[in-house]
Amino acid sequence: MNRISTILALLLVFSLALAGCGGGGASTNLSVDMTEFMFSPNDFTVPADQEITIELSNNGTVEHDFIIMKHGTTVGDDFGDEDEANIYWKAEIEPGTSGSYTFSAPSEPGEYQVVCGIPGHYLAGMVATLFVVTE
Ligand SMILES: [Cu+2]
Repeated sequence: MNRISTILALLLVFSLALAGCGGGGASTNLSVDMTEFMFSPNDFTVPADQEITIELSNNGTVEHDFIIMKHGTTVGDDFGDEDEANIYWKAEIEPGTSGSYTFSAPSEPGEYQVVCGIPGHYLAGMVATLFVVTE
């Protein structure tokens, strides 16, 4: 290989690597920041039936939850007792802390609502979407 084709090959590898992380692709590694009152990013895509590692950082000043609702269920007016039975997975993060968590992605592909369960936070905008896809 001459020098130009070596550079082109490296560029190709680099762009493929970039395409592999983000840009809407499914990933088993997620990282989400939580503040008042939002998730950032607020949509994520994971492969069905896989073990997912999620880094949750609460950069806010109050506690926040990361709650995945069961398939086909969404929170009503605000998160309340009636929604507890519809929780698929939940993590609670103290303000100013972060942690790495794992959960098993649902086997059923589709759209799952993600919310914060602290009273008022869902209404204030702490809602996101988890997309589960088959590969
Ligand atoms: Cu919250």
